[in-house]
Amino acid sequence: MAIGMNIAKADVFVHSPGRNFVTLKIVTESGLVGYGDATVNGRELSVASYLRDHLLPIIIGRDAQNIEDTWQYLYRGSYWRRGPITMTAIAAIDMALWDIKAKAANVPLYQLLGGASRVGCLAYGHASGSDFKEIFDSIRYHQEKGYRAIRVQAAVPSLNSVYGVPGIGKSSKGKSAGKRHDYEPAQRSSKPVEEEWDTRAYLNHMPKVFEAVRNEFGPELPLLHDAHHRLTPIEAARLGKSLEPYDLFWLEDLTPAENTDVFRLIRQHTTTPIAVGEVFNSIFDYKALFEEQLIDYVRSPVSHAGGITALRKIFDYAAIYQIKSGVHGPTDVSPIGHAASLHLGMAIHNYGISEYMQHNSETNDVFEPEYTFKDGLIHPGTSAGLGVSYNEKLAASFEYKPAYLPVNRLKIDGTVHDW
Ligand code: GCO
Ligand code: MG
Repeated sequence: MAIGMNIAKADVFVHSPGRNFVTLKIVTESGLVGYGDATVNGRELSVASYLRDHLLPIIIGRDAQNIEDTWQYLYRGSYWRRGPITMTAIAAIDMALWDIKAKAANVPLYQLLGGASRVGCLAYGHASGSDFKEIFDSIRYHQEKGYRAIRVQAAVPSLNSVYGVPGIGKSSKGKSAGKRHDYEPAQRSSKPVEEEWDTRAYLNHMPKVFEAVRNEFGPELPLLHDAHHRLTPIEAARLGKSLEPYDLFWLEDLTPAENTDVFRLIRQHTTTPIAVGEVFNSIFDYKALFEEQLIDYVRSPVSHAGGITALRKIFDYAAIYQIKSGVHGPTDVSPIGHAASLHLGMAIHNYGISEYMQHNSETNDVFEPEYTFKDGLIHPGTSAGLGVSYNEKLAASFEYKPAYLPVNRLKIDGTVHDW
């Protein structure tokens, strides 16, 4: 036992620099500080309570070096296992303990995970638009920012709002198209906003979008698309097949993935690569998908899958099937969670790509992330630990306000649909 490595103190902060975040700070007896991201978009207070009321009281006094034992103690010790709230709380503690361990060793965290396996982590950005011109401008904007892979989300004619496309309708007309929109899905409101959906209109429109994009940008640019859980298996198979001529890097969240058996049907019909898992929180969620080679990219971020300890195991399991990482990186993964995923991404061999939506200045002023983005690659930085901090005083000036993700309903009859 190294002197002073016991956990002396732990605090949870719920603030809103740029958007709502839940941040964990653990301090050892010797004064080493570790940070963890405990943000679940729209359910922040549940994770904060799970930490404050149940986990933090039982880790005080534990040796901060014993990361695997602490993980097992919190996972198995709770009796009630898995789920986004539980696994995000465990993830935050795990991240903070790895941050402490790397600071104690005075190395950037990836050095403890096997060192650098690449120059930097390939990233993709979020292009979107209400029409082809806006989409093209947004793609060019992201190329000018250095992105070498780009997600494309498009408005759907007849729908007044669609996931991933901010400000559709009258307000977007004439908006300086191509300007990066900070698409923040969680609306600050006392109740979720309701959006409408029409699968047929979407399925008929998306091939036209990617045909236009390929005609404008050529065959090489890696293009990604997020169907955001909205299709049935056969609809997902149809979309994958219809987009094959446009050679996507991946199609994400084609269908709700609680029943992973349905991916067999999708796989029978299309060779378009499939990414899934941003809403998963356990290695068990992936078992059938890996063993039957049903997906190509793992979307779980460190913050929602139980931490670095757990996600490393998922990636190593995936590597047996030549499945790669494709880590979730929207603005509701905080710079701490993002940095943790990047350190793991630097070290693993089966790295694929990272989502990098980019936080705004309010967020970055509070977390002061060290990671850098250049020539399409993100590097986590070389300072000891995760390379992030948390300016508590500045953060406290951004008060938490409840914000909810939208609820989706079918345009045709109002039935609740996956958002
Ligand atoms: C993505 C995700 C996000 C989610 C958001 C929910 O691919 O980045 O689908 O946009 O909707 O993380 O909080
Ligand atoms: Mg997604």
